[in-house]
Order: sequence, then structure tokens, then C-alpha cells
Amino acid sequence: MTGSPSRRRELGRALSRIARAGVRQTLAGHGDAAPPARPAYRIGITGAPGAGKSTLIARLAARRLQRTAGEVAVLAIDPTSPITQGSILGDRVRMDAIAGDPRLYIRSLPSRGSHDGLADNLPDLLLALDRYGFDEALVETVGVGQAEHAVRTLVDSVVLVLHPESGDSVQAMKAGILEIADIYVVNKADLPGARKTAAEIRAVTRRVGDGGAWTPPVVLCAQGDDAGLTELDEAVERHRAWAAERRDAGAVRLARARHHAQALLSRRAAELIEESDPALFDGPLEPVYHRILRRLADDLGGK
Ligand SMILES: Nc1nc2c(ncn2[C@@H]2O[C@H](COP(=O)(O)OP(=O)(O)O)[C@@H](O)[C@H]2O)c(=O)[nH]1
Ligand SMILES: [Mg+2]
Repeated sequence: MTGSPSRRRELGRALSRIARAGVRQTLAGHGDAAPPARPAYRIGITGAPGAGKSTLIARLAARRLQRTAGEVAVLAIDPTSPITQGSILGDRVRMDAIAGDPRLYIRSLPSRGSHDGLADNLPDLLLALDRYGFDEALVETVGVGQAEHAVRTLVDSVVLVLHPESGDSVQAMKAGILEIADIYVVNKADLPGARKTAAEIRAVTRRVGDGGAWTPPVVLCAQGDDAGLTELDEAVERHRAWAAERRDAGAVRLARARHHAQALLSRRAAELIEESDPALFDGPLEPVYHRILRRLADDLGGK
């Protein structure tokens, strides 16, 4: 089953609308629609700019299609240049290489205005993909600190893509900062240092996996190396099976609902502060804080 061109166009318009929506429009858009019967399996691909995420996600998406008769979506959240406010075109060019398959849907969106490096409204964008009926959704985000934690809440499997010379990342992992991925990819394995980096990460992840929990595999990948891609695809499959068996679906749902509410509230506060007259902030901190709270409460109207 593949989506008709008109359904695809409708989805494209819906995603643009969701990406642009303010908090109140977002809430209005939710109405009382029932949650999707069968949500897409979400795979997050995160890592520093230039690590090769877009190149890899395009190849992985083609692989994931071979596992399903349904449709697969790729959502790339571009870092937005603060100067041009435009999304980086390169992603679209790289992804065009696989854009021919009618069961594959590719969309690139700017991460404009977002606090945590994710597109504003990512939870709602993912929900729109669920409602459309995709089997899987692959999401590319630039992972830095907080963003990696947010993406972890929103997706089912997190793949962290590292550059072979990312000595910093290994140091950060040792400090516990990057212990958030389900699968590590040392990408560009054609470059020197990849095996050493992979060995260093393996030494850390083995400890993470102590106590019967998931041990994150470390996979070497490179453009043109199909064996590495197969290994990554199989690692995703294994993690998916592990999560189905071991993860508490109710707890995951609650964590996502909590993240969603928190994201909306902090964005609404940011919107109000943005719109406010500078005079609102004049004076001692506590009254200023109370004025902002009252503005937030105005949203309640008669409710
Ligand atoms: N040497 C090498 N370069 C790669 C590989 N994969 C991607 N690149 C290059 O790395 C650059 C960044 O790739 P891109 O996929 O846009 O990275 P992203 O910013 O993480 O999405 C591009 O110039 C790619 O051509 C690889 O396996 N080996
Ligand atoms: Mg990219």
C-alpha cells in the first residue's frame, strides 16, 4: 500500500502548518482526535553537524523499506542559519538520491526558534506521521546536549552518529553525557581513527550494559560499505525487539505526554516574553515573574 499523490500533498501541507504553528494553534489543532491505532516505529539519528547523518539516513531508509510492505518517512531537522533563517539545502540534495521510491517520504524542516535544537512542534510532526500511517519514521536531528535527551523521549531507537576523530565525544561519554544512544555509529570508517574510536566507545558501552540491560552496539559505517549498513539495520531490528519485550509502553507514553506538555508550556512562556513590552520586566524579580504568570493564566480565558 502506498499513499496517493494527493494524500502526500495533504501531508506536506499539514507538516508545514504544524512546523509554523504557535502554541495556541498547536493546541487547537489537537481537538479530540483519537491517538493513532498503530504509531510508526521511530528511529532517531543524531550527532554533530557533518558527521554524515543525512548520507547515512538516506541509505538506512532504503534498507528499512526492504523490511516492510508499508511506507517509511524521513524527517530531517536542519540547523537553521541565524543569519539567513534558511534551511541548509545540502540535505535535500543528498536525500534526492533515494527520493525515487514511492513508498519513501522525505521532508526537511528548519529547526527555527527551537530551544533544544529540535524543530518546534516535533512531537506534533511525529504524530502527523503516525496518523498518515507510516510504518517507520526516521528523524535526523543535530544532537547537542539537551537535544539528545529530548529526542530520546520522542523516539523508540536512538542512533548516535560519530565522526571517527571525535575524541571529544568519547571523553563526553566517559563523563556520562552521551550515555543516551541505543546504537553508536562510528561513521566515515574510511577515514583514519575509526577503529580506535569504535574500540574506545565499546569499552564504555559495555559498562553501560551491565546488569542485563541493553548493551548499545557500536557499528562502523562508511558510504559505499554495505556490510556496515546491514549491521546497523540489524542492530535497529534487535533493539526494536528488545524494546518491545522490555520497555514499559505505559511509562513511555507518559514520558512523551510529559515532554509534550513541558515543551508547549515553555514555548508559550517564551512567546509571551517575546511579545511583551520591555516595561513588563522593569522592577524587582518576583513581581516581574508574577506578571508573566498572570499573562500565562490569561490563556485560560473562561476555562
Ligand atoms: N569520507 C567520508 N565522507 C562522508 C561519508 N558520509 C558522508 N560523508 C561526507 O560528509 C559530509 C557531511 O555529510 P552529511 O550527510 O551532510 O552530514 P550531516 O551534517 O551529519 O547530515 C558530506 O560532504 C558527505 O559527502 C563517509 O562515509 N566517508
Ligand atoms: Mg544533515
